[in-house]
Amino acid sequence: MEPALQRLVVVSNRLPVALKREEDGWKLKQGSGGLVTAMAPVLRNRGGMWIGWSGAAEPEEGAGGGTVGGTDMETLFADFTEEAGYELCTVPLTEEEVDGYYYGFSNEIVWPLFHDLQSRCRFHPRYWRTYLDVNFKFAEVVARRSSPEDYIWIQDYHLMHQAFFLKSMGVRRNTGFFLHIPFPPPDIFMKLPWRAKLIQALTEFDLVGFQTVQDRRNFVGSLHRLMPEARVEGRGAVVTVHMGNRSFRAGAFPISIDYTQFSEMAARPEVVQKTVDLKEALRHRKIILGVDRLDYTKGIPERIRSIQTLLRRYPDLQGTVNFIQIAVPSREEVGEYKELRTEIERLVGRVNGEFSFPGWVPVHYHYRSLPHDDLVAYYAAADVGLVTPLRDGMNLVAKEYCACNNKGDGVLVLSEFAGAAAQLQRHAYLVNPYDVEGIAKALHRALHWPLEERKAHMSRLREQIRRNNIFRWVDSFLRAGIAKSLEDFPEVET
Ligand code: ADQ
Repeated sequence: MEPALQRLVVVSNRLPVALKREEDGWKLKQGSGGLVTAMAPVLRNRGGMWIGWSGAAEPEEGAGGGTVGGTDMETLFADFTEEAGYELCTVPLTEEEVDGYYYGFSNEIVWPLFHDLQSRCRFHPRYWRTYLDVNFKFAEVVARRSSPEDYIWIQDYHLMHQAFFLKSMGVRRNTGFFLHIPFPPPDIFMKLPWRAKLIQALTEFDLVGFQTVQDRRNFVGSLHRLMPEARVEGRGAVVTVHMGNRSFRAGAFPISIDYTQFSEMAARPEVVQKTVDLKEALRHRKIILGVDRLDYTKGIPERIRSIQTLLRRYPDLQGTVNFIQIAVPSREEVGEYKELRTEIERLVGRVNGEFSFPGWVPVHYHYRSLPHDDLVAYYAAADVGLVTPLRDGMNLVAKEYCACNNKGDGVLVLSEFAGAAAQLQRHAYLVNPYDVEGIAKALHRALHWPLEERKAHMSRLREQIRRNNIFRWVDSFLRAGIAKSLEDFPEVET
């Protein structure tokens, strides 16, 4: 069946909306984060179903079932489907399951390990067992709510055992898996106590997708060490891996954004007005912008230190530039994230204490989720997009910043350890996120770059992102997942 005709069933840890209890009953709230930003337009565009955890504590029945807090979930979900054009289906999880599978295995093991931050890992065996139990529970829902004609697209590291459990139940489905975070080099992956079982589970998918060619190489490297019978055929973005009498595909599919939506939103009169207001409020000083989920992989403290270094090294910039850091609250219940928040607030206070004078405060820090049009106005107002994760699967903020820069005169300063660097390196200013002095130097140059050069580089960046947009990403993934032969498969720009 053509990829465009097959019903798409997306499965992820969280649904694109969260169930929140309010005084007058349960409400659906828009979720945040890169996965939702990337996948929501896809399902809106082609319809289908999204299966995931609602984020609420155990409503025992799934979608189409129970009554939560006096409000019928079925009505909430039906309204959503009517508006969004695709169905939602929840996987109910108990508090204990959320604790072991989500906070434990996913966030305290896979997240730090795959971002090369092994010292933050807590390898509790209980986490692993709960991870398997919850993956089994998800697989049961997928088996029940899908049909053999559907394409099952599993998202991210929380659900790496889906194909394994579907097969063990005797359920035949065409399955694809996409890893949104990096896949670590073999020496790091080998630290995982359950490495052999995990990699074997990944080989059960029909297609395993990564953000970059390097991630795919890392995966194949670990596969060779743990399953020596694996034989790789092909050299392009997508390769075939033969494992005895069966085979699967592995490929690089750099995720992207709905470029047109961002660019058009930045051009809307009310957003243009917001952009102008913002610049006026800051008295037309240069704006350096950071936007992230508040996460220790994003390099926010290092970034603030680089602003401090910038202002110390180049005192002429004092009073002429503002750094705005927007941080969306994330995993707030987790101790490490609370500590990070405190550290960032302390650093912001320190830099502002050192440099502020009447009429100028160098660092503006917003700790909240912003409405989409406000975020776009910030992007459009910024002279420099400062994106310096210590490690990142892709980083959509880098792409969103460029898409909103309709004037084409901005500069993207980008971490060399973001997946986005593989695609954007020729026209972004690449920095080492640990090198505070190097970032300060790059910022100084970026702020003094001649207009012509800025425009030349930004137009190339925008063109690259416009061409390789989210719809092309979906199309290339589904083609690789469904095509019988890779011979006609168009090469993906990685
Ligand atoms: P994330 O780690 O969440 O995603 P990223 O790709 O930067 O990281 O996406 C963050 C998203 O949140 C962006 O779309 C941004 O617009 C939005 N956002 C950030 N701050 C916000 C705010 N204050 N208000 C509203 N929205 C805000 C994971 C991986 C990434 C990968 C994506 C997609 O870690 O590497 O790029 O998935 O695959």
